[in-house]
Amino acid sequence: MRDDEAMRAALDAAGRARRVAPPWPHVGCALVVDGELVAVASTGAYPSGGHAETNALALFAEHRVDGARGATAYVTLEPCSHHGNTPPCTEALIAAGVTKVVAALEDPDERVAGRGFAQLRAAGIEVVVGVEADAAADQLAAYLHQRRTGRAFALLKTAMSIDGRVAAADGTSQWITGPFARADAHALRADSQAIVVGGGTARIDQPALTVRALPDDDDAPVGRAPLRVLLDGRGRAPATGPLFDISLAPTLVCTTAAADPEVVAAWKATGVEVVEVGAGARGSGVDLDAVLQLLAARDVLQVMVEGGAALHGALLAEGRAQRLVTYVGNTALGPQGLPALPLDTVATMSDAPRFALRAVRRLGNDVRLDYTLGAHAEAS
Ligand code: AOF
Ligand code: ZN
Repeated sequence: MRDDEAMRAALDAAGRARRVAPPWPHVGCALVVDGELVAVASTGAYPSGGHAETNALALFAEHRVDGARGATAYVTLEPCSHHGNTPPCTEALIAAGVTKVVAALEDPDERVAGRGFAQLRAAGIEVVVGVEADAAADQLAAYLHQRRTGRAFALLKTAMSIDGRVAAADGTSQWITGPFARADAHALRADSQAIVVGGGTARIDQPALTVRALPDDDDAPVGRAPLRVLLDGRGRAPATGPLFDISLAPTLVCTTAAADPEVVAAWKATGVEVVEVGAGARGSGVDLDAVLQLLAARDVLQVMVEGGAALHGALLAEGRAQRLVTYVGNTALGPQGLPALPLDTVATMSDAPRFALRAVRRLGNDVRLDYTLGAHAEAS
């Protein structure tokens, strides 16, 4: 079995753990003995499911009495070297007699950051780093961003018409896209630890922001309900609707000192948590960077931002979003419709951001476009 094949097996296992592992990174580990794949496992469900390496070693130990002596471990992320919720995976690999570790990526977590590799090498284990690094970096993009920047990874989701509108002139917006696109958006919710909306959207749409209708072929296990987050610096959203029903899922409201105290009191009376942050110039009126830091500090790796358009525009204009998934429905809403991405920073073509296209998919009569933001991309 080739290195890249074994690493792909580890990546596949990791992918299935993406909803249950956070705030742990979803990691995969494949054990190979004499060229044969003998065990594959992933990080388990936080906080008791265990790390990928110990899960793979345990799986293997069930079948072999002589331990993993002479095995090569393929891991999608550097094995941890610290005592946290679990003992270090480096110690488990050393104790099991693994002779070689092939890793895709170094772990940016400051408690690890190369120490895992150093401990393995000091124990005489051969260490190779960088196999399938791009695929692993893509799979762990939210985790890597959160650990490197101290901010949650912001995924913007929008559903627009062919002419780039998210609502008709009168504000109506249901339904621009069909059921397949809506189910896909629920899958993105399940992949996120928090879901954000602005005050205008909360008032008009009264969204529930819960994970309900996953696609029929989506069988990846689902974790805890994502935290629902309302960004409303001025107190525009009344304390009504499913967002304020905390029996459905927890809700956090981020507001500012400018919000009407009566509105804030009404929010609090529903049992939701309300925090005050600094004011922001655009969109929802809150300091967006402060919100992304606050969410990262609360163990959110990926936050999905569902709108409205003003909030999306603000995050793009400030360069605070890392990924954009847009569903383009088979309709046109005309020039009076609300623009999907109201950027206020583009006066001329050379100001326009250029996004890197990751994937395109057809969903019934809709098209799903998936972009990486921030990375430099050329027109082509
Ligand atoms: C691994 N294998 O499967 C995972 C790792 O919250 P703690 O104390 O358990 O530590 C979390 C850190 O553990 C996380 O930031 C990352 O460095 C590592 N996650 N490491 O060896 C795994 N999930
Ligand atoms: Zn570990």
